Amino acid sequence: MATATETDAMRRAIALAARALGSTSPNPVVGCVVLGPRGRVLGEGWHQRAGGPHAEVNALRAAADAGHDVRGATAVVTLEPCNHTGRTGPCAQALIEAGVARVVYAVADPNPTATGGAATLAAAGVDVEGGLLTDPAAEGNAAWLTSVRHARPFVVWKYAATLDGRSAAADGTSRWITSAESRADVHRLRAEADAVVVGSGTLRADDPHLAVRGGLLRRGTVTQPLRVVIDTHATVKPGARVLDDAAPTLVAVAEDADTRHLAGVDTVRLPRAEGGTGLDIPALLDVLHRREIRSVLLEGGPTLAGAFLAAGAVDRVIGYLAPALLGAGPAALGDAGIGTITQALRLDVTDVSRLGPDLRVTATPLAP
Ligand code: AOF
Ligand code: ZN
Repeated sequence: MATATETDAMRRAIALAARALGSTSPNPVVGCVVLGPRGRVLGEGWHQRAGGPHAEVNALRAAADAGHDVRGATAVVTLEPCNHTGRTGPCAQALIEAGVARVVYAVADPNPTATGGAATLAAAGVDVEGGLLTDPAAEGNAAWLTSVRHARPFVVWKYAATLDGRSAAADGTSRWITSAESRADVHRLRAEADAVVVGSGTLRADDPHLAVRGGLLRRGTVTQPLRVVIDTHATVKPGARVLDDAAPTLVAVAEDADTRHLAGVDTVRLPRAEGGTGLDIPALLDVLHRREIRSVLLEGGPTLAGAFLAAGAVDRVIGYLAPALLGAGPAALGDAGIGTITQALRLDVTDVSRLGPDLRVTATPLAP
């Protein structure tokens, strides 16, 4: 059984891991705390970027730098230590060599290449315990775990609406429905995502730029998300802001679309959705997965959001609700293939926060 000190250390390790959200893709976020006698923290570390040292190695190094002896210590880590030599050496071995006596981890590593660290540690006589605070740790690594387990990116659908669920007024105007605080929060979501997806309708209406403001990009890492435009008929204009060189852009079009005006633009041809007018969403997610995109922020508009929901391809919903009413105008969500109340997509609300005058509601679709 994990001690209260170890549980506190795991909470800390989860928070450390979260510091690198948006910087480690395609790798997981991982945090580690090394505890000495009487629960004293000897070292802390987290994984900062793909290809860089793993959390455990950073924590052991921090302990050594501080002059601590880690022999007999306990390592508390959010992910089962790896067992493989990849871009760096196996952490299980590093922990054994450092003389760590006990390892407590939250989530078993589902990556077939890296798995087996717990068994290696146990075989070397280290006391190993898994399963401490698994749920919050897995929540923090939702994008990476979804990718490894389901071979597709984790999709967050974000929308902004008035309290009566409208995303624009009757005349189509929609600028600044929500507050500056909400808009800043959306920039943070973008900075954490590997890709941002919009439909051609949003492009025509808003000519959005979709790049992340410089200040939000983490030091030393390239975290501009890939801008993905779902553009069945290849209607995007060469001068659209989304095609500038502030960030990479991928335009997804139908197999028969005329793309002659898009020379030099990264395009991908996708089959059409079965029975629908748009593109096949699972095929899109497959293309993104092959490009090592772990997380997608779906920014709209309503038609595209409906298509993603109908395809069962939304893992998290974040609604920014402004305390305003419009009464008429387009809804935040278009047709999602739901015809009657018993088919309503029910959600589990995981967080409600206030952002300036607005409400931010975060929810997860319940399994049907
Ligand atoms: C990380 N950071 O702190 C831990 C990881 O690409 P590599 O060779 O560095 O290996 C990545 C795999 O290692 C990753 O998919 C996961 O299974 C395991 N653990 N990875 O990036 C870490 N502890
Ligand atoms: Zn490792």
